[in-house]
Amino acid sequence: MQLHSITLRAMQMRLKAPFTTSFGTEWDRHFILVEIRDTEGRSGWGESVAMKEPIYNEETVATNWHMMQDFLIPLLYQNPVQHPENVYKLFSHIRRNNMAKSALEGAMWDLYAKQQGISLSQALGGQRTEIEVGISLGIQDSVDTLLELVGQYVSEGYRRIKIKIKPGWDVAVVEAVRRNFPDIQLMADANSAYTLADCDHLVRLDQFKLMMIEQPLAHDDIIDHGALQRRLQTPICLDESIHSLEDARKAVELGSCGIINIKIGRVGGLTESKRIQDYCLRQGIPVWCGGMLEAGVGRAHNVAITTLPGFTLPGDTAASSRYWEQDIIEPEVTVQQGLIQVPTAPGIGYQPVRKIIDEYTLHTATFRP
Ligand code: OSB
Ligand code: MG
Repeated sequence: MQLHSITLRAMQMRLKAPFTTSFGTEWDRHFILVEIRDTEGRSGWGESVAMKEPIYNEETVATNWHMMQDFLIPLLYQNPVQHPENVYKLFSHIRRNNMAKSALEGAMWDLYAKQQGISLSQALGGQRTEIEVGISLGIQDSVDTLLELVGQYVSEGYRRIKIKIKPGWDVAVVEAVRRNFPDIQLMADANSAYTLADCDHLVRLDQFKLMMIEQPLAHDDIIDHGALQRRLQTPICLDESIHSLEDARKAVELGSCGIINIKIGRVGGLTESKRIQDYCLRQGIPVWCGGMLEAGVGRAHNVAITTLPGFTLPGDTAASSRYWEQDIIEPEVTVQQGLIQVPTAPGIGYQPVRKIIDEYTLHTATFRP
């Protein structure tokens, strides 16, 4: 693949409503948008899901910028690849920094698919023409507000509801949602807010027929989750703990989870996401695509990866309009009856709109070979 230039844009987009998890509240989404141009004028797009602060994982917008500028972009220029599948290996001697790697790798995948004249889903070997999605609801000011939101999104057709939990906002809240919505597919995400000392408390969640409990224990743990899983009937889903296929294999072999949330950025890109999904399919472990409050480019990548056969559970890829007054792509991602129609146009299949992108751009830099 002949590269002409790589442009990074530091972006800031205001969320329609603040998003609260056990680790904090986001009002504005800060992220890096990547555009890789080839010598024939095509552009591949990627989005880093690292946040402004290192509170979900260790990466930030600033560390990603540094990693891309000083290490990853030079590697791409010095080692031309024939296929985006080779980018993961090219970056592998650089430790972690998976979200930085993934943003560049994703842009290479989009560019490759456009060069081949096929959709990103097709380039990845995806099969589905539509994908089922759910929605993730942050911690609210009151249970009534949460119940109202759940009702709204259930009536819009979302296929499962995820609620965020933390100590003090857990059993009673899940109980209230379940009582009001006895038949919905419901799950809870703790973002590592508990320890094994909370085992007896977490076991109380078993009575609410949750599809899964996501990442109850430490962000870097796969041992204690195994101990908790042996006490819980509800499947544990790992999010923060899984950074690679190797992590997934170890967690599955230890019995630490029954389900895995795949976030493209967290595992270092589409190639590794695809491998984890392959492995989980063989092991009978359902996977779904997690969300990081993405803007349109990242959202489009999530749509594409979800078309692979292992993604058997509805993910967090909600409609653009759930997050943004105006997304950076056209058309925006829309959800009808809990389904997203997978675009068939080349690459990500949604067009990034430069005029809108410019409105949200804080600063930019272009790198040439
Ligand atoms: O744990 O899945 C998570 C958002 C930011 C960081 C971590 C998580 C989330 C979400 C939101 O749950 C998912 C989304 O709607 O994009
Ligand atoms: Mg999560």
